[in-house]
Amino acid sequence: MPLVAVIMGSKSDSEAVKPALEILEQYGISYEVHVISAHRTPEKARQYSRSARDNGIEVIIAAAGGAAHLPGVLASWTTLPVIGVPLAGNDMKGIDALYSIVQMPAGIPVACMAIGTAGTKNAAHLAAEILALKYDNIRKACEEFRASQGDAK
Ligand code: RP5
Repeated sequence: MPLVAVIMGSKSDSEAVKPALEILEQYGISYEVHVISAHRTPEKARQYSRSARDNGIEVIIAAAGGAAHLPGVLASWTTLPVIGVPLAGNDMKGIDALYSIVQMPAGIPVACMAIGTAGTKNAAHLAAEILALKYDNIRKACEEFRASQGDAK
């Protein structure tokens, strides 16, 4: 059963989220991927987020560009941890998405990653570290990854 949900706001975000999927695979973490838009398919966003925990999901990664309300909207319907990734898809180069994701009102937290590939990759690393609180095999994989960077523990 997938532990991580990787949600993107549009099919056009597919290339941008690939690095996160590759890292989840390197950790051996099962995931599912969906295209859900906070604006174009709001009812789907609500239904998905409300049922995610019952479906076995433990962490949600939500990537979107522009007026990137997707992570916040998903977070509003669940107490699962939501990691937001601002994507750079237009003339504002992701600054718009960053501001949309990072300025959440108190009580509805979203972890906001950096714009660009570092942010996309760190979303997967952070998801792994959250899961590592519970799963020893994932903790081991996280520690091995850090050691491989020459920055163990
Ligand atoms: C956001 O708007 C999506 O996450 C995407 O980054 C951006 C543009 O979407 P499309 O118009 O390409 O579908 O909702």
